[in-house]
Amino acid sequence: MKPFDLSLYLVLDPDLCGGPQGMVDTARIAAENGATIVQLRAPNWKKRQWLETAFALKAVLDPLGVPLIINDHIDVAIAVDAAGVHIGQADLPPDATRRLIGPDKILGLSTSNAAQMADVPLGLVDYLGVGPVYPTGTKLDASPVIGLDEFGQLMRAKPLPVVAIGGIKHGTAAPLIRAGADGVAVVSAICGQADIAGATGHLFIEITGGRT
Ligand code: TZP
Ligand code: MG
Repeated sequence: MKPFDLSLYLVLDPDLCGGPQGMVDTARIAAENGATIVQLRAPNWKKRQWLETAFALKAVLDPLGVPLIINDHIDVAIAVDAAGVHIGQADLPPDATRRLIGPDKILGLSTSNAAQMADVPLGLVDYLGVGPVYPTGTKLDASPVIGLDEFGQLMRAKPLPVVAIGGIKHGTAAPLIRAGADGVAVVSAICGQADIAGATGHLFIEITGGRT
């Protein structure tokens, strides 16, 4: 498996980032200012748009050493040789996904409660996305909000590295790191912000500070 750092996980959204070019620009600036891993997520896109944007993202992220993760679309991840895939509970399951992507790509899985976390096949999945921790307007069909206390409970039996997601902003990231998260994933705290570099840098400092 390729090495990866979940510290500041940027999830790109086409609406908030201003379309494909906005996503590529946002990813580049964020990766230059502390984002450690980037996911392409575009629930409404056609496959051709996925492929073209994934190639464009790889072109800016590879020189910076920041891995590109593809949401849901295993074929796109393979076609562009992305670093990995992120799947949810309603996507192809981890065993089928791992068979398709092979042993070396990073595989992330979304979980939002203790039962889903207990069910994770540990040899197949590399990290978990856990959330939504806080209310979010970005994913309208998100699972019920977990909250910081419940998130901390879930982290006590953490079976794999965890990235927290959902409504995380500057000021709410450090408590999640202290509660046991290995990193935080954000969309709107970076995508669409007037100062992408500043927003990313402030979050990065908060996350690394949360570990000390
Ligand atoms: N999965 C759970 S919440 C969420 C996803 C993709 C959206 C998070 O977006 P934001 O803007 O960081 O709340
Ligand atoms: Mg999915």
